[in-house]
Amino acid sequence: MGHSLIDHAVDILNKNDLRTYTVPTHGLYPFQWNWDSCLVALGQSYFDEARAWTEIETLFASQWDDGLVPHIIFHKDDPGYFPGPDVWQTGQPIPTSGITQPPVAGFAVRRLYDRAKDKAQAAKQARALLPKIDAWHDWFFRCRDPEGTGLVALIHPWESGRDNSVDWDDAFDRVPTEGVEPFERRDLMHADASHRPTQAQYERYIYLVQLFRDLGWDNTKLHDASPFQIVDPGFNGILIRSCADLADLADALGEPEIAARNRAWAKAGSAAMEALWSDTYGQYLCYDRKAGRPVDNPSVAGLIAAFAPLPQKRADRIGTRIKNMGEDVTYLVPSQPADTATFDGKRYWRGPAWLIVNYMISDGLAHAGQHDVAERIVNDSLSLIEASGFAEYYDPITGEGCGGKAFSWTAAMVIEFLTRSKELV
Ligand code: 9WN
Repeated sequence: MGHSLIDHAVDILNKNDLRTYTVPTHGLYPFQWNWDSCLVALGQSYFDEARAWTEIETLFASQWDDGLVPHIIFHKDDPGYFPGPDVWQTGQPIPTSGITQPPVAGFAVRRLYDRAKDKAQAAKQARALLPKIDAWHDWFFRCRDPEGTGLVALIHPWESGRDNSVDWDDAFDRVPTEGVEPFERRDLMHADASHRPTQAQYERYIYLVQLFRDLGWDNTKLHDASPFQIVDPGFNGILIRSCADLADLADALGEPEIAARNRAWAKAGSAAMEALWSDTYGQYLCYDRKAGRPVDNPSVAGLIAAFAPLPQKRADRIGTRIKNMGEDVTYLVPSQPADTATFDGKRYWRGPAWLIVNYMISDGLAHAGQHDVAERIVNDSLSLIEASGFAEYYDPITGEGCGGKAFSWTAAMVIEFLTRSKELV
């Protein structure tokens, strides 16, 4: 079965490949997305290493002068997506959005380098990307952690990559909708409305975009001005992992200063994560920086944190937590626990399982020696593909595939699961 699934996955990546970047899926997401591209590159490296490097290089070609790497690059016009470049108005040479996404690049580039067959070429590509990724990490700590806590805040749900998580519900009560310009959603032309964020959430997404736009996308102002400031343990776990991986890569490539700086960020971040730990839930929780209190919701963010190098006892507890969650769902890992009142198995980040999330959690748990639960996650992921194809996300109880079809990062993760299992479990 492995081979035909891999062939199918390669086929999807090729069909979504626009030569220098890959769309997540045609129709629903017709541009380049930040963390999609970095994870897609891992799948591409299986059949074309040069193409994998190009994917990440194209993304970093749109890095801003201040270090931000945008969440969307609008390489060409497409009326099928809202909000497009006319709404963002960031004034970049190739239009981009003005917010960022989970920084998986440091992790992905290290993995591409480690597994490269053509090491000399990989060293050249990695050396060129190293200072750019370092500048992005520096941007995070300068602009999203102005008080030097060791952890960064998100200022828009789209930055988390978990757009409509239950985690944002309380904070969203504080985000007004006055002055939001009338708009027409395009996502509903491609996907079932009951599987997508609500209209009320979209109005707040756009309110925040307009607020930041009115501040000229000046990142010295946006963090403090945003009514939405959330410290997400999954996002920070990804950043910590990427800092640690970039440090190792920098050492291997003879760049000790980059290595030292990134190692220091990783160390401070790992220590600061302790403040997000909840003994009640046995996992990390988000922290609402604006309200000055933890977000009382045990979402998958607190499990994605296991992707970071963390104290053994935390990884062990997260492993147990996921094992227990496995009794309430057919397929791990739900983005919201099935035993909570807000769980909705088909609505985007309020219940469904996502293969990229499963990949990061299983990788982290395998590193921490939690092989059984890591293996269950990998097996559940592959069962979902066999049951429902390469969807964007899946109902963790029925296994139904939801959202976009022929999805790039889902395909890339299948290749990873089937070919890199020794790195994972
Ligand atoms: C907004 C592309 C992206 C993913 C995100 C996912 C979804 C966009 C949207 O699609 O977000 O960025 O319009 O819904 O939530 O994680 O990167 O696949």
